[in-house]
Amino acid sequence: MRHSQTLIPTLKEIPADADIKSHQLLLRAGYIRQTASGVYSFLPLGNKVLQKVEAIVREEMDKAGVAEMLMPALQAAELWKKTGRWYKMGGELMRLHDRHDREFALGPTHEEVITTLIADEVKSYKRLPLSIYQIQTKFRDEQRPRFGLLRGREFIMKDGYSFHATAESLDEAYENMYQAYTKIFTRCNLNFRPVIADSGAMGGKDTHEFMALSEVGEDTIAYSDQSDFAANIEMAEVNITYPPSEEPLKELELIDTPGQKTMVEVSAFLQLPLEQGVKSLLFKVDERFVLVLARGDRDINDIKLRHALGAKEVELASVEETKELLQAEVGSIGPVNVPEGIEVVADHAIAAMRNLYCGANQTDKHYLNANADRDFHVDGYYDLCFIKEGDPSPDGKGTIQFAKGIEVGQVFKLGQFYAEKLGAQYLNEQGKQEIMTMGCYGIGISRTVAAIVEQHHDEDGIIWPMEVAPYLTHLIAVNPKKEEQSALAEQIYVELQEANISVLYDDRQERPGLKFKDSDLIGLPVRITVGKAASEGYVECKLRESGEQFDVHISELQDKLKELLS
Ligand code: 9G3
Repeated sequence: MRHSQTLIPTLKEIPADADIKSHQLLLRAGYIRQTASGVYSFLPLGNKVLQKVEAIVREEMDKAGVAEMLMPALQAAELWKKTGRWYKMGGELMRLHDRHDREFALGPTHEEVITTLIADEVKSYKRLPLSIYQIQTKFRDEQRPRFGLLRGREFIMKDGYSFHATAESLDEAYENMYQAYTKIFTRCNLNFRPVIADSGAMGGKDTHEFMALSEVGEDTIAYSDQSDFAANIEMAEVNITYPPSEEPLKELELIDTPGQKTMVEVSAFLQLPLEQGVKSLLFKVDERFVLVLARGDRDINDIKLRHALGAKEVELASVEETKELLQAEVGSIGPVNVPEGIEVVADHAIAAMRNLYCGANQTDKHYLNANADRDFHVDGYYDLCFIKEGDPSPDGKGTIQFAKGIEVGQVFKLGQFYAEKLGAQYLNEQGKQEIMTMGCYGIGISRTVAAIVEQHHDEDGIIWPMEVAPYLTHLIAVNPKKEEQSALAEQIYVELQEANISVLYDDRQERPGLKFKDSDLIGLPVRITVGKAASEGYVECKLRESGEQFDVHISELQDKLKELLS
């Protein structure tokens, strides 16, 4: 492609509203433009990269035996009412009306559509299992669109769905897809980790998220420094055996702690270690109230609490609710003298503690030397706290470290929620009606492009890995006014095209400095410069990633490029 015939509007300045590298560089290098908040055009180079990533996805899906189809983005409200998500999804679901005032949504995902289709078309166990995917534009009215392609309101997603007669069959498809995703992100040259994730409140079971490691990621990953254990911080199990305290029990003592609210304040006021105190928080768990206890140095994790209690929803009780139920301000509540009807659960660490201090359920008072069973009752001990850096890895190998990640993919065992609501049933071998079991699998295609740029750039611009580069070579004539340079550049351009080596040819009448700057910004793997040595038949090759450069005679150029690009 000739630069003069395409659209690559590079920018000298960093756009003011772009606060992460991928957003800045994709704008500056002329790959994307914003048309509305969280809505982007992919210009010719951006579109090429999308196509490269999509091609990798299609190849790997093909190998994994998953068929591609295409569903409508426009979805009738009726489908969403059947699963209840029309009411549940709130403002994030993009809603609209047709001219007859019928309600629609612009699809944020396609569980409703695919499950309805399969319910109509698949009736027998003989057609199961079945896996389908599509690559399509999705719509989500994000509260705060930001970070360019990382959190848009319109984005490109690969979404796949599988249908099964048995849980074992779903396990197989899940594993197959997990392996395919690992290949896809490896081919995209991403430094990533598949992590154990939370399946949310909607009936799902196992789920892994594929996280591209990056400082700008919104999720925190806890991983082992000595094994492949990795989990979202909310999910990582704390696997510590706390040796029981041998201290003799001391007498319970009520003391004044005026104005001391947080654990850190109370600990400093009492001159006792944080680890000897109890953090008490009142939660609303579905329709009941539960007092949750953790050691003073740990944070309570509401997702673990939801899992431990088998609840649908968990939220912190309000300040007013806490005050009304426990007769004290939030900073002074505790497990001693908890009114009838409030369940008390505790993190495992509490079971090993003796003579601990805690809120007294009287404002500005705490107890010293409280002991479980003697002074307060605990209904159950669970793993309820966030893991910390330096904790042992739950698999027993190594120590936990934290990293930030961008979620680029997810595999999910959905179970039967959608199949049941939408009537996806089949006749089993005995002729009996059964509900199908489902999995779903997503890759954020446009987000993956941004994640690649986050991991592959330097001060001067993007550094595309071969597999996803919009073109493999960037051909530049230093001074095209010189006849021998422009003639040689034209000749190389034609020959590379004939040899199927993709090339972007900067044929502009511009200063060499500007062309080199643009070339670094655009980030193609190999630059071919036609300059003074053109008259002797030599050009210069420069590798974008290593900065390595060398002269090549044109008679050897194609062989050299094939070697570099293989
Ligand atoms: C909605 C809206 C936003 C949403 C969803 C529904 C996220 C929603 C989760 C998924 C699950 C899987 C198929 C590919 C793999 C992931 N945000 N999710 O369901 F209505 Cl507004 O999309 N879907």
